[in-house]
Amino acid sequence: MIRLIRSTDKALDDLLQKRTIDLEKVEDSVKEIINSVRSGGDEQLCTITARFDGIRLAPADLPVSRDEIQAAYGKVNADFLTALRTAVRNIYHYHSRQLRNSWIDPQPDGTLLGQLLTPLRRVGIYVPGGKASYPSSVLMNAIPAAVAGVPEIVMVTPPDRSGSVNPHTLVAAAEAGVTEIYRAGGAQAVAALAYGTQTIARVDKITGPGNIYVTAAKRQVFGTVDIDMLAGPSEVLIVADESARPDYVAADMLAQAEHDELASAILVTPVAELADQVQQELYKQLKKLSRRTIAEKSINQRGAIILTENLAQAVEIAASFAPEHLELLLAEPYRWLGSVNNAGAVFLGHYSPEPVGDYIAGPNHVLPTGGTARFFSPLNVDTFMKKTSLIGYTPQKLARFGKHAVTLACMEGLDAHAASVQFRLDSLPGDIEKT
Ligand code: HSO
Ligand code: ZN
Repeated sequence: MIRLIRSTDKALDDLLQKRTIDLEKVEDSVKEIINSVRSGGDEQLCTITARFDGIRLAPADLPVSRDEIQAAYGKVNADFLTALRTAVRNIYHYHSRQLRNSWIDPQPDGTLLGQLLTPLRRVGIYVPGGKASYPSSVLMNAIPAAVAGVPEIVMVTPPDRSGSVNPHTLVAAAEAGVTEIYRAGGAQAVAALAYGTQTIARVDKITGPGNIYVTAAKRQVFGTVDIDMLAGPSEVLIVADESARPDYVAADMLAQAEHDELASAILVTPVAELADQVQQELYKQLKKLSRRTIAEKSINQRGAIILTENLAQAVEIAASFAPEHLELLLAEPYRWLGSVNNAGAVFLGHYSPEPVGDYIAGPNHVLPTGGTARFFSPLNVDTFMKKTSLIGYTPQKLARFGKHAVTLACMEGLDAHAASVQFRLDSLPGDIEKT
């Protein structure tokens, strides 16, 4: 049975606190894998792939060919392609709004300050294999990179036992603008992307969700490359009032629960009757799900219904939980929006269920989990860009501000810094004013 917690119970603190992913237990084995791919290149990558994915590939088999991608189009149905292309359009449109320009601030005195925004040159997108291989996640990673203008978008995904990659994943990659695809998964693929092998050139940044090995590997290669975030199990927190329908609430909780036994679906409400009805609905709807075993474990072990004194308290709990997904199933969702900025994505009202955000609305579904929405943002166009500062001084400007740089350099005991500026100040033509 799902836990029922009152806002005064101590169990509420536990629920809020025990959410970090424990990468410790796999750190050593991940380190070993990374080191062997780093030193052994393709050969080691293929050996490790044989061990974990059960297929012996030669280095020449790692890249997925154009012909294979073409053939994949023949294996997916028309409805899928229409839906996928609609999603591509909406995601592209939303992310285009995020594009920011470089700026240059020329001054009347001839100086120039500014900031260049440039796309990363080469990025790697990790796409999990097996049941968690979602074409929608391919779009969510690749499209912001394409909008940013990244010229080389590399996707890695583990092969199945016959060496193939899911055709839906391949079609999604082609539609989203992925430029290279390799059959490799796990920590070994992350290592190949970070350090490069004979076949796979190293990238500047690695994004995308994966299992605990992939997440630990991303953390270990951070600094050699950039990464997006450390993703944990998916979560939804629903704040609902008397306007909410119990069947909608339960369905949305189960949509989260079916992802993973460790996923968490939490309802926070001041309405006791709704809490009861949702509980019944959950077990009624569970029976019909193909992933019932996973969803049921998630609901029973990670799910919760929290009964609060009033709506304000429910919203407060939501904000301190900082959930990946926050649904406001309220009569007046916009009224409460200002109180809940700690969330990866907020779904407003009864007709914005979380799965529309997963697939079609446009915003990214790669979101911060485990309370990290306090400081991480959804994957976005900036994720794939970097900034460079511009400084263009004139003799007049140096004459005006240089002495302050000299003072600060001397204070820090950095003589050469001071001299670098002072030499110029001393040799400025006499007609330049030193105010
Ligand atoms: N809800 C997941 C993403 C996803 N759902 C992909 C279905 N497919 C994490 O935001
Ligand atoms: Zn989902």
